[in-house]
Amino acid sequence: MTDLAAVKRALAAQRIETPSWAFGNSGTRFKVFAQAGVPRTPEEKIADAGMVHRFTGVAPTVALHIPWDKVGDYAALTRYAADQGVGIGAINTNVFQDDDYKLGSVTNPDPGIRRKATDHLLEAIDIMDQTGSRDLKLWFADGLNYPGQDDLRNRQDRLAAALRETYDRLGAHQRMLLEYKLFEPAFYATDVPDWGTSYAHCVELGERAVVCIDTGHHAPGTNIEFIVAFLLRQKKLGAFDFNSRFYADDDLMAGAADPFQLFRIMNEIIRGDALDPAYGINFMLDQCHNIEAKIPAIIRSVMNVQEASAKALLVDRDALATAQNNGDVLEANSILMDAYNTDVRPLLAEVRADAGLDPDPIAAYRRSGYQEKIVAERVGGTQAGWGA
Ligand code: RM4
Ligand code: MN
Repeated sequence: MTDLAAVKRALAAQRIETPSWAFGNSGTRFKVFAQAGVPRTPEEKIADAGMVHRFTGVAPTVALHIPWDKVGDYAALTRYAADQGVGIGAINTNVFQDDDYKLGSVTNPDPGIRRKATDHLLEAIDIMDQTGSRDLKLWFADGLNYPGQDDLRNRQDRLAAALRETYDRLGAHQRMLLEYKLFEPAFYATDVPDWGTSYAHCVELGERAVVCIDTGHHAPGTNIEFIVAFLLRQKKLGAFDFNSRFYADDDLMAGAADPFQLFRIMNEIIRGDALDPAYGINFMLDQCHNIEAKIPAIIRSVMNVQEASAKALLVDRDALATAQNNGDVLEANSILMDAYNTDVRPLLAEVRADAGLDPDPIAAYRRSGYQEKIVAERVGGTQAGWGA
């Protein structure tokens, strides 16, 4: 039997981090459809993140992306965030949008460009010192389009050197999250293509280097929950970038395309006792909202993660272990599916009501008048994002 009170406590304590860039404009390679009311400044993105937290109660931090969120005074930005009811979360680096990085950033054959890229990573740690952030998130677009274009092994050495220098600059309470991605923008070879490569670099670096799993960054059909189980066992799972994909790195709302996969991932998290924020996993969203309203889409994504987590918490672990140990294949599978098929929306409504929140965060957001307010106020200036 599952202890419902414990399930509710775990759900109330759950934390999900929103990405500042999800509040800005985004699009495909073909078109960015600008939306009215979109933030123009880091402050406005943070204000929107504050609304997601206000209505969900479980999204108290917002990740920044540098230089997209570059400001003159990060201590002031952190105070501003606190006024909006949120803290600054992970600092994301950007070594993929400068002309110099055409042939790579930290793996570039040109030592001057490698220096510039590594300096950006170090600058991000300076920012973390001012925002009080724990996590430095690294994602590299580095890779090759053609066989023979550069030396695969040398590039691994260059990557290792940059990571080492960056890791050594981290403060005692700071961590490095190393993300991987199968392909894109490079099509032939990527320098950190998979969890194994990320894991090996993290092991070499030390305890505070951990893997970030972006759910959109695998080959179709990859069993992501296996990666979760493996990395948890090795104490090397540091974070998620949640989003959904149908084909490639679609960056759709978490839990939208395959809620069953999100459940299976959260099931391994619960199995590893790793949902509690004290365990140290940063459950982040990394997604874009190209055609849907952004703030409610982010609220919806947070709710989808909550629903997958609630279902995973409801798995009858004792009964499952007994069925597994008895080799009862059908019973074990049906115990898992019973939890997945439970409608957890009433349970989450109760958790929200207990926390003094509206049981329906999206309806509450719509009633708040915030959307009308930002549409009226955010006139002029340049909207944040991929350009309009
Ligand atoms: C990358 C990767 C990173 C994110 C950027 C915007 O594909 O997922 O996590 O920072 O996109
Ligand atoms: Mn990501």
